[in-house]
Amino acid sequence: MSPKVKSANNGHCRVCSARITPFMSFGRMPIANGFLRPDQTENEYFFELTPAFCEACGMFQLLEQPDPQKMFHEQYAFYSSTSHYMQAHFEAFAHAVINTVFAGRDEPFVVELGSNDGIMLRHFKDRGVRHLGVEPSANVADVARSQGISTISAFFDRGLADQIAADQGGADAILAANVMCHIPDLPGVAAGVQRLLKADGVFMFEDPYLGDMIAKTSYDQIYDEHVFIFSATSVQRAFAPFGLELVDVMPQITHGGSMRYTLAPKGSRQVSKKVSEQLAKEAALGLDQAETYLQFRANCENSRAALMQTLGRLRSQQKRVVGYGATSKSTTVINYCGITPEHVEFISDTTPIKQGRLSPGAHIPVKAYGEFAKRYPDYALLFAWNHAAEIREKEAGFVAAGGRWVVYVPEVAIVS
Ligand code: DWN
Ligand code: ZN
Repeated sequence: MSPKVKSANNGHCRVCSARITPFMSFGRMPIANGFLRPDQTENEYFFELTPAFCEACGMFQLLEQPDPQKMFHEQYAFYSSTSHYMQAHFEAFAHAVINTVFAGRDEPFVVELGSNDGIMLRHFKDRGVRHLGVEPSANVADVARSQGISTISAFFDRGLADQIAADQGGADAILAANVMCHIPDLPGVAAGVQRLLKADGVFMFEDPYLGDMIAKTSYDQIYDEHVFIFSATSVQRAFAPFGLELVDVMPQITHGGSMRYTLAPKGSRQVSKKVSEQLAKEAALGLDQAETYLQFRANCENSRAALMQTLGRLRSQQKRVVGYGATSKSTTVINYCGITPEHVEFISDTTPIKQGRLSPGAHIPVKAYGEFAKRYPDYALLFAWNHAAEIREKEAGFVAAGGRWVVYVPEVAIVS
């Protein structure tokens, strides 16, 4: 494999440059987080959402991706800290790094890529750890800065790594959560990590896991921002040309099934036996086989048919259906399945920047949570299914009032 930097793929793998072809199309898609003001519907941007699997290096990726500036900007609609469970998750992640990686180190330095509103770095700051967030979306970076979390608004690459290393020295840990899968120039970031990491440092990142996506048919993980869906196999191969070795893997329940990968300069750390076990599991699951993706495609089509049959039936029974959580993921489901405001009256979301806007593509109104709570619908379509435990716990009143959830992961069902 070549470690050549490649951000525009033109039918080639973004990591190893082998030729790739899409195994399916989700059709014409808008920007997943492109919530529109009612006066913005005229010139909406669309692209074709086509995933591909590289048989040469095992990387699952998008063939076409909109310009980063169209997705990550000063109006970026996702604030990490909206979920209490996620806040607890990142607190635990930070403390695990402080208590293990940083144990016995003098003045460790941690860099987080895509630090969003500071959901994880605040715990390093609170413990007096030298830290730096790198966050290209200015609005969420401002939230972090306003809380005293050191943050620069930039895209991370080899040049920025040089600059950080010159100004602040090498990093003991580089972290990224739900970020690496967003960066098309993975080799460029790997080169930056290689440059910035100390010889005894670690690079830890977590992202939605390919194995979970395939097993649960959670195809909504595929949208413009997620240019890659990683597996241990593809991560190991992608970073090896940069002298970075996969030394540990740790499954996470977050975002519907994620994996935390730990990489370190080759030979600097013992490789956990969990790595070889995970690689073997992935081979058994067929994650390196093209046929697996053809089956996944059939599963997506079946899921779409079942969901539309359910929504069509509820519509003909004149039931009120409201979407719960205007997630990025919902943009794929809504537009791939053909869900319209006739099926879903509005989508309830707690994020102020999304409220009063229209969902990308289908233009379903997004309303404040109060609208959901003040008059419960008959059914709530759970777009934020990855937060199901937290949501179903706090929405016991909705079910007690006779409300039912429509879910579609791992299967389409109506549950209470
Ligand atoms: O990778 C990404 C992940 C980490 O976050 C990004 N590309 C963008 C984003 O994806 P998402 O929008 O699919 O993430 P969530 O966390 O599933 O979004 C949850 C949405 O639901 C937010 O808009 C907040 C909303 N929400 C709500 O209205 N009530 C969430 C909870 C927990 C709630 O109770
Ligand atoms: Zn490849």
